[in-house]
Amino acid sequence: MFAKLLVIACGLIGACRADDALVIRDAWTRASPPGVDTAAVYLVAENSRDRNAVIVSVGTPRATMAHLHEVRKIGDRRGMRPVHHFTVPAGGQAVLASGAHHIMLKGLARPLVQGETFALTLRLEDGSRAQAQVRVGAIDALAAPRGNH
Ligand SMILES: [Cu+2]
Repeated sequence: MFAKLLVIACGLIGACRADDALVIRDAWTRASPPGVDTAAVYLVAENSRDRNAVIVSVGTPRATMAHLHEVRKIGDRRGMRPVHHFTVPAGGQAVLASGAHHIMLKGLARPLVQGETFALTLRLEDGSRAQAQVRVGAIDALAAPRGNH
């Protein structure tokens, strides 16, 4: 209901930008263990539009590669593999979390250090983008680090 009202309001004032359609919150990852140049990023993506938002790629200056990954059962064990897109349902959200969908960074220029933040850009099927600031938590963190400012 709220999403529908928002869409109507946007049409009336003509001021809503496509970039605002997807809001990213609680983006986080873990500090790098020694010698590891990969990391999994988790976040919540909220879609205020009345149609699905499809994330087709991601990028960050902090790593040479960033891929969309899912975790699924492969044979009798769980493994991760790349997927082509993540869909954020109309008026809903997609939760990327440890043990489930995530963004995989490969080729980190330098180790991730607890307390730092870095920029992540998500590109949507319709050509729009969403920006996130990823917080780096403890090496063994299980959830997004709490803000300290
Ligand atoms: Cu992965």
